[in-house]
Amino acid sequence: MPELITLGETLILFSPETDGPLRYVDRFQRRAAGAESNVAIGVSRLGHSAGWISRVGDDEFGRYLLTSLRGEGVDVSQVRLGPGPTAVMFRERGLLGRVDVFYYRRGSAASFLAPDDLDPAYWRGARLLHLTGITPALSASCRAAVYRAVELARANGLAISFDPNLRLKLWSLAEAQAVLRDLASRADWVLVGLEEGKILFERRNEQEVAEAILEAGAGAAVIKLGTEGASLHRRGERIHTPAFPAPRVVDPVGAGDGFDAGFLAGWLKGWDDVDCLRLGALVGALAVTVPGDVEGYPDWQQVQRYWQGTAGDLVTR
Ligand code: KDG
Repeated sequence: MPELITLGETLILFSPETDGPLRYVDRFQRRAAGAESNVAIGVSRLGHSAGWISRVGDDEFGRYLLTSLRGEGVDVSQVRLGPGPTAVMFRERGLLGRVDVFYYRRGSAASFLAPDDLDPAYWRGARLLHLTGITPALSASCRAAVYRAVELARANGLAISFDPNLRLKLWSLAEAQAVLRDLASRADWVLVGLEEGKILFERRNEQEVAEAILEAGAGAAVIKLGTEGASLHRRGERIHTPAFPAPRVVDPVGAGDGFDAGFLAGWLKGWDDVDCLRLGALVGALAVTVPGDVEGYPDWQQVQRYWQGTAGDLVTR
């Protein structure tokens, strides 16, 4: 029985070896990418059990995803096969570090995820459900599965965290707003990047975004502020933590999921809000230091070395 349960689509990511328009790129590295499985991997590295519910194609890419998630210690016992193929995405790195994505995911196996894929027995004893706003954008059955997950979480006493992960290539802003604001209202924590929060809630700044989230009914709003750190808002209260200085920035994608993983792992450890924010900031900062979404996420020993200030030592103590 995992402590954290999440559900969503993981894709095969083809990451370009060179920058510029994809028509000129002829070498790619194959990786796994998915906001929810990224969080599951991050939490698992930090010493907590995580289960990922999904569907993958009954194909070589699906087998690769299962092997790689299993290798990261994530429970994949609730992943089913087919009926469509494993989804694929390409990233493009343009000028000034701008990253664009191209999805080939319509009709994918994960888009067939449905409420019946959620086994109620799996939820007994779990502590936390992590959702993103990507899953409900994939299909009507995925959206129904997300709402079933909320029901199962509530029935079994799990806390719920929600990262809207606004993806306007998957649906219109109006559709996203209707569903994601509703999901936000059901969450104990809404973890959101400031820029997407402004778009989603049509507010102008951090304070207003946090107020909109709390007014919707969420327990707390955690606003990710990039190089400015992160803040946690409850009614009448704001806690802020500065960003952990990234040793170097190689690939910014995956930092938000890394932050979520650190924050949620802190909660699983029973930590207070400040320490949860600090662990989130550390994982988010380390995520950007190497290529790939999750490759930079630290394990628990690395976290301790950073806390003790010995991570830069050449000889590991
Ligand atoms: O958060 C990083 C994700 O955007 C990425 O890994 C892919 O889940 C993904 C998506 O649907 O865009």
